[in-house]
Amino acid sequence: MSDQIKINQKILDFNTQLQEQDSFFPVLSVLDNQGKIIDKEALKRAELSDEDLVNIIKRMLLSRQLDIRSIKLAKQGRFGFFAPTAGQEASQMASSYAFNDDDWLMPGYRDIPEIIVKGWPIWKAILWSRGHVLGNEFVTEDGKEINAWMPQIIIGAQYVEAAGIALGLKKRGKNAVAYAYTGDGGTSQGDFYEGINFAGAYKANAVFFIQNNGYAISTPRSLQTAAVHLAAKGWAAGIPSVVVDGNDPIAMYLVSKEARAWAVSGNGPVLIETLTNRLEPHSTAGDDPLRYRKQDDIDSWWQKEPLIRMRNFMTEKGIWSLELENAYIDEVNTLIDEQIKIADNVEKQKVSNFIKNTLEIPGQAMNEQIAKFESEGK
Ligand SMILES: Cc1ncc(C[n+]2csc(CCOP(=O)(O)OP(=O)(O)O)c2C)c(N)n1
Ligand SMILES: [Mg+2]
Repeated sequence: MSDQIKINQKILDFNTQLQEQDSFFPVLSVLDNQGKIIDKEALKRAELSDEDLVNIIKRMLLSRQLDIRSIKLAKQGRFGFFAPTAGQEASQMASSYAFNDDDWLMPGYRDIPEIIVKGWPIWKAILWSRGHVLGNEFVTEDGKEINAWMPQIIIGAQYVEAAGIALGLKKRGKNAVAYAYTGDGGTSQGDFYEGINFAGAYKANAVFFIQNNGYAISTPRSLQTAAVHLAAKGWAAGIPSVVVDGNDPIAMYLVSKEARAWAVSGNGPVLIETLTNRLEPHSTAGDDPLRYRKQDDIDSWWQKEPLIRMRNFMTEKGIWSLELENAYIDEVNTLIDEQIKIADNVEKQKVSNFIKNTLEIPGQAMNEQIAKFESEGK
């Protein structure tokens, strides 16, 4: 009897199992912290023209300026909610460059720049931050619908919606995908698992991003989960899962392009964990990062931020300079000034309008509230 039973000792060696989990996920990177090429083959595979590179750095700079100006406006009480993006420009702007207008963007609250580069006017984003109903219209300046949903505040909820849209795109034979962003904290939500699991089972056209920026408000990545890599969660859903240097714009673009090509061909979703860092407070609502992390740590991540790499890489290549960068920054700031004026001139939202816009058919209590506020001219 005992001769017939063979136990693979490794199965019961839990220590080895834990040690091996780490080695399954090599990190994709193309540029080092200073922008030097460390993987020529990968760079070639990205097939980025000089024009593409200029477009990507411009999108990253647009995002950085929006971040700087939004924080200033918030301090002046002229902005609503804002979740800073500095440090995540490669993770957000180089990744989204791999998608096109037909693809559906499913953003979280920190993903405002990805919607803007899809054509959402900045003044609408400002109104969204202020809770104004017109900020929930996802249309271009000339009224064209944008394939993006509202930035999701409920952590991870956009993953479920993305799975549904991705399956719809597949069933209709569309040459498009749904691409969704959440954070490291988002991967602990049920919605995250439900979304990737469903999309995996139905081989839906989805690309899922986890922006691992080190923190979920004050909860460090180390306390979020014991999983060594967040990408490992994709294995439970049976989908290809990768880890990428999220501060490397070329690696971010390459992995996103390949993931999109895979998903749009009917193979099912891909999960991408981007290793990045949030360089600023969680939001403009009063978070103080120094209560849960050290200044040294923040400073060290500023040395690794994505704009340094992209600027150095492109300057070395002879297609970028500080003069070009400063001229573009001026252009962006003029645009932002104009957009702030437009947002400020939009008629203020009345409380009664706010309630009217909440549900298509207001309930009895809401109707009473609407009547009360209207009678007070509010
Ligand atoms: C379902 C849900 N639970 C809790 C919150 C409160 N909350 C807002 S942001 C946040 C942290 C999210 O962290 P992460 O997913 O890492 O995204 P990041 O803010 O770092 O981009 C939490 C817990 C929420 N908005 N929704
Ligand atoms: Mg986070």
